[in-house]
Order: sequence, then structure tokens, then C-alpha cells
Amino acid sequence: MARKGDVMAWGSRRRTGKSVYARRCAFARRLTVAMVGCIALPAIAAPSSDSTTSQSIRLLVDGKAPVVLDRASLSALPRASVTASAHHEPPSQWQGVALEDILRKANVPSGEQLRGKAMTTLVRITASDHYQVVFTLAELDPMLGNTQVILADTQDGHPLNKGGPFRLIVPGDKRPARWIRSVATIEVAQSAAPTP
Ligand SMILES: Nc1nc2c(c(=O)[nH]1)N[C@H]1C(S)=C(S)[C@@H](COP(=O)(O)O)O[C@H]1N2
Ligand SMILES: [Mo]
Repeated sequence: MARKGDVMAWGSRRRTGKSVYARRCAFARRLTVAMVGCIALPAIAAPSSDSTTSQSIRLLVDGKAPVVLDRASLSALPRASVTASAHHEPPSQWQGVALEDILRKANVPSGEQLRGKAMTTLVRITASDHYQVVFTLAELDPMLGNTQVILADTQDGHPLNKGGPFRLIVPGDKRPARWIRSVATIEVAQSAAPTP
């Protein structure tokens, strides 16, 4: 009964004041403003990347506390540069920092220290769209695989307009499947299994 009374009261309020037509017009105007706002505002806030794209990268080394790599901390590392093209696009000049230098900063074993159990260490990269790729520490090491991998933040001198702010460039890969866009996390993890 109470519900029915509420509905009637609501109905009777609607009949006072503005006409139903005027109310509908006002509602439609508010709805339009709200919808335009929803579409336009994120475009103003983030012109070149989606809302899940991270502006910094989390570096996780073997379960230790994460280190945040932002533009300021990355700018302390030497700049690296490579000319490479994905698929059949014309080559671009990519600039950023070498993945190797990030691993050095994290004191991950390299060179002569990279032996024994460390030979099974993996470097897993995760993007904001949850795409993941893996390298072995040995394939990245300058004294072993010496695979060139750059964490790029510019393409031909401009911030990445797609898949930024950071993308891995792996010039030696014949398919650019490990050129992972929108890098969010770099993890260094031991994969050694107990010997049978
Ligand atoms: N974050 C993310 N990066 C990614 C992918 C993806 O799905 N997500 N696809 C990869 C694959 S399989 C390819 S071939 C290239 C495609 O790069 P392009 O879009 O610049 O041609 O991006 C790679 N990087
Ligand atoms: Mo691909």
C-alpha cells in the first residue's frame, strides 16, 4: 500500500509545475551534456593513451619490494638508440634505455657472475593489457646472448603515440611479437626447478 501511495504521490508531483514535455526536454539536454562529457573528458585528460596505461613501470626482482621506474629515474640511465622497423613499416629511430642497464641498476647477476642457478633466471614483461613476454637473463646478458632490447620512450624524436609511454624494441626478433607496448611491469624471477 505504501508503495502504491508513493507512486501516486510521485505522479501527482509530475502533474504540477513544468509540463511533462518540458521536463523530458530538460532531461534530454542533461543526458546529452553528460554523454558528451563522458566521451570528451578522458580524451582531454589522456590524449594518446588509454586509461589503464601506466606512466611508470614496476620493477620486481625475485620477490623483493617493487622499485618504481618513472621518467625521472629512467633519465638517470644512459640513453640508448636503435633504428628498426616492425612488420613492413619504414624504419624508425627508437630511443630509450637498454633493458640491460635497468637490470644492472637492479643488481641482477651479469657477466662472470651469471652462472649456476642464475642461468635459469627469467625476465618477464607485462603490459597494461596483460600481454606478457619473457626473456632469459642469459639471452640478454652482454657476455652470453647479448640480445639488444631497448625500453623505448620516443619514436623518431616524439613520445610514443600508440602503446606508450614505454615499449620494448627487440630489433633482432624477426616478428615484433616481443615489442611489447604499454609496459607496466618488469619481473626478474628464478625458474630453477629441483633437480630430479
Ligand atoms: N601490449 C601489447 N603489446 C604487443 C602486443 C599486444 O597484444 N599487446 N602484440 C604484439 C604483437 S604479436 C605484434 S606483431 C606487435 C604489433 O605491433 P604493431 O601494432 O606496432 O604492428 O606488437 C606486439 N606488442
Ligand atoms: Mo603479432
